[in-house]
Amino acid sequence: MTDNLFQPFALNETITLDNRILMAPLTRCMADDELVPTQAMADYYARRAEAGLIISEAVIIRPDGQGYPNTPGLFTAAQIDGWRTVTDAVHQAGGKIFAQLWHTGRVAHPYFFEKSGTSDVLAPSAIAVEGSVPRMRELSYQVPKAVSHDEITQLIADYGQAAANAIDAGFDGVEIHGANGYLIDQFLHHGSNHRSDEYGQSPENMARFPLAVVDAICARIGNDRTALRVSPGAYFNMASDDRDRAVFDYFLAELEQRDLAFLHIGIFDDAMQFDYLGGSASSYVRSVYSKTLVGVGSYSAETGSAAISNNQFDLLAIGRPFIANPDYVAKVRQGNELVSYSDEMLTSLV
Ligand code: FNR
Ligand code: 8K6
Repeated sequence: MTDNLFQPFALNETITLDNRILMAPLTRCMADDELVPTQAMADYYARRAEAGLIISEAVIIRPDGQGYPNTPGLFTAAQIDGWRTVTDAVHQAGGKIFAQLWHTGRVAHPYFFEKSGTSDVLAPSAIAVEGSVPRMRELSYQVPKAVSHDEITQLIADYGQAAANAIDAGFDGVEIHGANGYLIDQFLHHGSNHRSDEYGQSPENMARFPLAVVDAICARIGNDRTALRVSPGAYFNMASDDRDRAVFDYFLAELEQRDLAFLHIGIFDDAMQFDYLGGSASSYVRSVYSKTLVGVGSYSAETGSAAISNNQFDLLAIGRPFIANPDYVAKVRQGNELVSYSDEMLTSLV
């Protein structure tokens, strides 16, 4: 019934996955206070190495990208060394792992990074995201500073450096976090991008920074090791705007030409319908983008397998069930019952 999940899948000539189940990126806030991955994290990922590919929790590319406590980084030697322990453990267990590269943009909070010497929250435009840092409700989000051209140039360089650091740390590749209302996604939606220069207003302009990041990373580590996560439907940290459709039509057409390892939808429930996309996030992307697509969002192995059979996407990412079941892949393969996920499980790294 879920047999197709256990077929190998070649992303390209460089990387072939043993099966079609990916572990979705899952922020766990368990790095040490220098944002270095711990041995407990290495053990956690190694236990899940039977996934065809693990996407790491989001990893910040530099201090001002941080919006949550104890999220790991990939910009100091100690962080690179810590990740090498993780990637070694996963490889020894027979798995593969990509790093998810993250800058939270206006969802960052200086509480986490002001000791690095800046308290500027950077975003395309000076439009604050509503609300406050989860579980740290006293930290309200700030009105960000609209990034200057020099700051954009530096951000692109820092994404490239973080990708090179990921390869140095032993990752098999990177997934650029372009989803869920964080920095890259903030350029792609009218709700957060009101710029009047060459990074705003038109689809070509709004896609300029995201494409520059993709191109910089491909130039550093190769397009065969570069993937991207996108949220064409606004649902998290983002207001909806019908004009976003044209931005994503253009952006996805440009990505089509770049031969990335895969494109991954960023969504919590792929049953959500978006009027301006004419359906779900995955059905929209599938209709305008023909290359390898990873679906995600409240799927079970059974519903995900059926979606692959129906050609809705090629690979299935599993998030919360993988928190509840380190041996998720083995359980599905053997037809064993799964433990249900609950939010209390987030407090420990099992
Ligand atoms: C997430 N998700 C997420 N997404 C992402 O791109 N980077 C991340 O670091 C995180 N972190 C994260 C933490 C936690 C606790 C949850 C529950 C989710 C979203 C995740 O990758 C996935 O898209 C959703 O969880 C939907 O898939 P499932 O859980 O329904 O299989
Ligand atoms: C990416 C880092 C965030 C870490 C915490 C994530 C916690 C998950 C909480 C779920 C929030 C879901 C928002 C989705 C809205 C769905 C709209 C119906």
